Amino acid sequence: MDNKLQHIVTQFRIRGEVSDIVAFGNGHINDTYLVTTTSKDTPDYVLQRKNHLIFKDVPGMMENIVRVGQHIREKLVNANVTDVDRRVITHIPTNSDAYFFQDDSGNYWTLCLNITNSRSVEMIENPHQAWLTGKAFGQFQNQLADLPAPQLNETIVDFHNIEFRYRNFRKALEINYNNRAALVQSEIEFALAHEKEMHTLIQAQRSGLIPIRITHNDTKINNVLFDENNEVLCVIDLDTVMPGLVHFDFGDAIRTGASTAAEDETDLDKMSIDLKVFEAFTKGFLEETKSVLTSSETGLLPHSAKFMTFIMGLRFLTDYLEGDVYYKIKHPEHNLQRARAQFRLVAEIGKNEDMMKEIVAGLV
Ligand code: GN1
Ligand code: MG
Repeated sequence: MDNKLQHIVTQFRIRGEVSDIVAFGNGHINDTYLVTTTSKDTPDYVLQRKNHLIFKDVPGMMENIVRVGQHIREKLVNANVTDVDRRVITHIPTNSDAYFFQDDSGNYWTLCLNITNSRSVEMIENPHQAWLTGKAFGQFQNQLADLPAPQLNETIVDFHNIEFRYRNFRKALEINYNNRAALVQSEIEFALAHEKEMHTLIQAQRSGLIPIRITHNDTKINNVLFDENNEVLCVIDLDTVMPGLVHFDFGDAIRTGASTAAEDETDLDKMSIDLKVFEAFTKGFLEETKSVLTSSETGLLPHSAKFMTFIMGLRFLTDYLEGDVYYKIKHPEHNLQRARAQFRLVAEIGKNEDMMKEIVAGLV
């Protein structure tokens, strides 16, 4: 076992003796470890090194996460839900009662309870599971609709702001690491051709048509935990919970959940949108959020799937052009592969957009 990691874990108020610490999960940003303890009667934990080059305000981020976690916990307790520790992420304080520990090298570490006998899925397995996932993210939205003031910290400023993403893209075109731009002319053209359309949400927000709410902002479907009976336990990875549009959460869940292939699929012909999954997810999501969302918001849900898929493609392409400075990659072409898969999915969603609009209209 790594001594340094073990030393970090002892900074937190844990129960039991640590028996092992191993790498865990497949996020693109943080380093994650599973910390097991020797006895069955003491919990296991998840240790994370938060990437502070990306999360520039880790204290602000942890403040958001703890506030949101406690708010959800209160609701569960008030509703007499059993097993609360499996239905919301529980962060463990350090010996000096902070929710993060900063080591000598300036790295930020956090610890939370591991939820045992749980699993997440990379691809939706059937429409029933899609419906459950839709309900899970819908419920998350609903649970936070009455979070008391003050507003959450905007922990990554302009995270889903398309103007900011296009500015970065244009800077990346100038950086043009290793002359990569020459290899991706068609992707660059695709990005530029969509510029106007991708401003739909920001314009709707600025004109007051759709409100800022509290959103998760990383609703990949592998951020939902299921139990051994395939029931939903909870939504995880609250790193980016902050003010946002409901479309960010709906759209990202469709991008990852209703897609017929992985985010980095190389065979682009496999990339499409599964309308059965789309319908089932949307049904679950709307069942939980109908009372909260306005008709302007629901009207823009189909567009949000295209938007979130596009913005991820643009970010992957930008990172490729900058020389892979942001996302973890498994090989040099990985970001390009991701960008291509996302842009193909954007085109596929485009072909199905009318049908998606009909589906949403039928469910509202
Ligand atoms: C990153 O690290 P992970 O997998 O939780 C990214 C998301 C992207 C996602 C793409 C802070 O999330 O915005 O959607 O990769 N998180 C950040 O898979 O940039
Ligand atoms: Mg995340």
